[in-house]
Amino acid sequence: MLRRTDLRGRVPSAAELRATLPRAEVDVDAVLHQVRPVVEAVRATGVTAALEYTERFDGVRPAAIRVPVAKLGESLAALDPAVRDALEESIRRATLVHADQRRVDKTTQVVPGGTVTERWVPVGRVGLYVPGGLAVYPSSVIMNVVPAQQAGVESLVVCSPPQAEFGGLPHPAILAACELLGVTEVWAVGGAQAIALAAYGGTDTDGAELTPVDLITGPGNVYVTAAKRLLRGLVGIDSEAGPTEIAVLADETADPVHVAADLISQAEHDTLAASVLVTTSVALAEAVDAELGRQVAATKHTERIRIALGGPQSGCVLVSTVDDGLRVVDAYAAEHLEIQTVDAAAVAARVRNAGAIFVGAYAPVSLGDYCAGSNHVLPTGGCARHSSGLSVQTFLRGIHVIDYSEAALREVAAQVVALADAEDLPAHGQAVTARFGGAS
Ligand code: HSO
Ligand code: ZN
Repeated sequence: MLRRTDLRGRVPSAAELRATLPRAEVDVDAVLHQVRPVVEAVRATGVTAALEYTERFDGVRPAAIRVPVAKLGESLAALDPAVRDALEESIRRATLVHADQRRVDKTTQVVPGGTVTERWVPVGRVGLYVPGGLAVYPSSVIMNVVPAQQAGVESLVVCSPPQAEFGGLPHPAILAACELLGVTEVWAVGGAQAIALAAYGGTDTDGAELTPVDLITGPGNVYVTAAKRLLRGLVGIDSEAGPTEIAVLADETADPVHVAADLISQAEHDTLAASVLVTTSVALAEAVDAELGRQVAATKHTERIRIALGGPQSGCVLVSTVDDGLRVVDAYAAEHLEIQTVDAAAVAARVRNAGAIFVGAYAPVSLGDYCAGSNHVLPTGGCARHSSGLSVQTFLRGIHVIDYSEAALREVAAQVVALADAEDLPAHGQAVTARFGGAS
């Protein structure tokens, strides 16, 4: 079922490895020309344009674009108690993990009288985008809000598209998750217009005001991503989220039933999702294929999963050794990487590139999606080579505070002047020497 590539007995270059496992094509540039006028219109007229585009693209006009706070509590009260319990447990575990990510200010004494402090300051105001439509993920509300709160972000707004079937409100599970997290500001706006409104701000006709944010996080469709790309700079953004990915590095000890189930679990998200098996065992590859056939037929979203598993972005790679397998998964840099081998923890410790690593038989990706305590907003598309997932750090800035005494400056004045002269920037040197009588 999975396209198979046999790399046994040879070690391909990193470039060949990347070509072996191509990424799904999502062309953000291609929609920039459609998104630019939306962003411009929202910049010019704020809520008016946001509402117009919402009507045009989402086919619904929200009763109130700022969701009344009472609706959040009502949504929680109506939520299935089992789902409420699960959301609470997810919040509890994520809070434990993210609380430990808080940073402590650090002062380095460079010389007597000269210190540099790295001071961690939370971003002032954050906009969190939560998609509607096919992907309604209250778990993603948790994964964005918890690190922001643990970072100490004071002001947070959630934007999510209004849904006709819910009376022009965002999906009730999203509202319930907001209530559980203590988020009170929710706007019923989605798509590129939501990103633009969060960036530029705006005022509703009944006086509700959306104050511009400093940072926007959260996944979205290609139009949302295009808007984030256009507005980056005016606001900060998290990474550009692409289709989800799972890679499994497995040897003959892995259970094909588990491996197949995990590959299917992420393929369930999207026809463009990538499911990749890297294994030293032909027997396992074959058993996983057989299991995929059985399990895909029996699951709910069969068609979507079949397309994802059959796409060029998914496949099975045969390797001679676990070491070679590590080279393959490092070149691929998966959003999620499972290690299902002998000594899984030791193998996992050698991985260089992955958004998150799931160790052994009892850490499936779906545990991390909901209830491990880890974050599920992770780098896709190979970005794990240079980026991390969402964390408290995403919502902090490390400000360097430089504090030097007169004596400490005097001691290093000649070196500053030497470097300034070497760069042909003598005024830089003079800014130092001016403090000591002007001569340089
Ligand atoms: N696997 C997705 C996150 C998610 N899964 C949300 C279920 N709900 C991207 O990491
Ligand atoms: Zn998932």
